Formats: sequence, C-alpha cells, structure tokens
Amino acid sequence: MNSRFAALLSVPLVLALLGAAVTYSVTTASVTNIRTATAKSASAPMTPNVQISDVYVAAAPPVARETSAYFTLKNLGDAPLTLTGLKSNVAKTTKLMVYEKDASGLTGMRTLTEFTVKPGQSLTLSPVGGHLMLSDLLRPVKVGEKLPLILEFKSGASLRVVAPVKRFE
Ligand SMILES: [Cu+2]
Repeated sequence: MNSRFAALLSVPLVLALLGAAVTYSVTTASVTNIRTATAKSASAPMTPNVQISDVYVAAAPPVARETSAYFTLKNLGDAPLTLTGLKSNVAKTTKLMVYEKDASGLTGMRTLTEFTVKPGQSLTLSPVGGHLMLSDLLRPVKVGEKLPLILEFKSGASLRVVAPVKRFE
C-alpha cells in the first residue's frame, strides 16, 4: 500500500482509462479480510455468467517475488458482477490492484476490494490499469506454462480459468 494514495482511500473511483463501466471500490482491507466478509449464499449461481478472454500471467524472473495476471471479463448477466478476489497455487498472497498516478504524476499501485462490472460491460485488466497481483511467489513462473486461477465473486460464485504465462509486454 502506497501512503501517497491515502487521501484517496475513501473515494470510490472511476478510472477514465478503463471507461465508466468499471467502478473501483477502495479500501485497505486485505484479501483475507475480503474472503471472510464475502457472504456465501446457497442460492447463488456457482458459475457467473461471464466471458473471459485474453487471460495471461506475466512471466517473472527466478528472483521475482511477485507478478500479475490480466484478462478481459465481460458480464453477460443482467445484474452487476463483483470480483472480490482470487486464488493461485503459485502465490501465497493475492490482491486486486490498480496502477495509477498520484497528484505529482508518480505511478504507484493501490489495493482494491473489488472490481464491479455492469451488465453488458467489460472489465479489462492490463499493465497500465487494474490487475490481479500474485505476491509471495512460491516458485518462478515460466513462459509457456499454464496456471489455474480461481476468480472469486461477491455472490459466492467462483470461476476457474487457466492462464498461460507470457512475457511481459
Ligand atoms: Cu500490483
């Protein structure tokens, strides 16, 4: 967490670069806390109605402690969809994050509690915007391997995707 952004923390933020369809809700809560707070509903659909494309994890050199995952998620349902976290078997810690510039023009990363996507809209994660942080890597991730990621939603639903590891572009 970058203290430079502390002043912004209470403000829900819509990043112009990703369009108005995606609302970032901001907090300092850790992924562990988010998981605890996520209500499990028996009536929730176990598979969210989404289309995931362009999913990948950036390759990390052996010394790296962290890397990021990216994708485009289109909400095909008729209700807002909220991504609250993820699980990976190569990362001890995972977070939803966003790169952004502060008032002085410096770029930093900020932790988010969720990405909310309106019906029919898409969330595009990218190296210049929102991303899924994979931290405290348990091993290096190499170009060409395929990593399963479990995406977790506020409804209690989850979705398994397989992300190829690609060179950072
Ligand atoms: Cu990050």
